Amino acid sequence: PLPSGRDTYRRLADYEADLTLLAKRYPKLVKPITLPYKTSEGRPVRGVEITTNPQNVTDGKPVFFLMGAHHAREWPSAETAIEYAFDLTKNYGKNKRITSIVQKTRTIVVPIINVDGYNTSREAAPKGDFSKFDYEMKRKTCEATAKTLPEELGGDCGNNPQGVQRGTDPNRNYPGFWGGPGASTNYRSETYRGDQPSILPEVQNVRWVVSNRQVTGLITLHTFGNLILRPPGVMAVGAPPDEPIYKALGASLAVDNGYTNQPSYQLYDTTGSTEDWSYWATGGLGFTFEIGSSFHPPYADGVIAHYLGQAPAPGAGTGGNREALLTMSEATGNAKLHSTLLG
Ligand code: 0X9
Ligand code: ZN
Repeated sequence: PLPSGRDTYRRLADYEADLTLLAKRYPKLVKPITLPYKTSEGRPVRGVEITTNPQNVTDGKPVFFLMGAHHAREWPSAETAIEYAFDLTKNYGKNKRITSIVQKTRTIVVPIINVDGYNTSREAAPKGDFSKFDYEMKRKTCEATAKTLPEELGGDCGNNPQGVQRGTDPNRNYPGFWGGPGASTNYRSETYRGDQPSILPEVQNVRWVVSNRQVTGLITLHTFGNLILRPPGVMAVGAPPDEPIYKALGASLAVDNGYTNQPSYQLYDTTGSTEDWSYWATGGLGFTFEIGSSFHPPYADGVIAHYLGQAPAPGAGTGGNREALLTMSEATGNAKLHSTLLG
């Protein structure tokens, strides 16, 4: 079973309850965190910081930042993130590897970056209104962007009266290479880049964490494709200076989860994505994991099998995302890696 014992997709209220529970159950290991920017629908974006003595945010420990659900319909990404928080807290003092990780590094878990979109998608199931836009398959955020026509302002996050999905693609709105290939200028598009770089509260929240903590490694979880993606997101940028070490770290993660390790532009060009921004802004290594084979398959397949390492993918690793995340945590805390990278 998963660390929490969960066997169905959480609703937004279940995430709230579980984050609260973790902080209550493990006060010596968990600091709850509410990110500073509320979403367009007025929701807070919440997470947990996990380490020994968690209140001391200037302890100098390296930080691993794990995020899920930039994209609303990608439910396993949020489940995987919160399960890792359960895993670290529950197994501290029991599992040697986890105990060492929790002592040496700070892990910040924000299971749902795009909470408005997630809530719309999750609450649509199973009663989705498929007459216009399929709410359950919502991807973007929920705000009306600047170009939205007056007659399109009604409706809700799922669709406006014309049946067009509202919002911006949060994985096209980061300032790294914003506005280049693989991001749309059309506000109706699934990959709309946003009216301006970094205009989304969801993106500002991630930037806040990266600049207010010592984030030296991050993973942004998505579905789907069984891929480990690293910068650059756009071919024209060329290989980053740390390509050899980046590729090698990706390869060691791939041993654990069995995914394919590749530069993200090989999937397709994107600009304005999370780790393209963070890598060029900070030098910290970030990856996108694309979990599984569809956006939100049955829980046992999309979440449990991939977390615990029973995925049926050809050549699948044996450790699953659990082991891959532990490996990334250790790399994040590896002083030698960081002196190589950051000088
Ligand atoms: O298109 C995306 O944002 C990601 N795929 S998804 O199906 N989850 O939407 C891929 C992002 C790849 N990352 C970079 N190209 N940097
Ligand atoms: Zn995605």
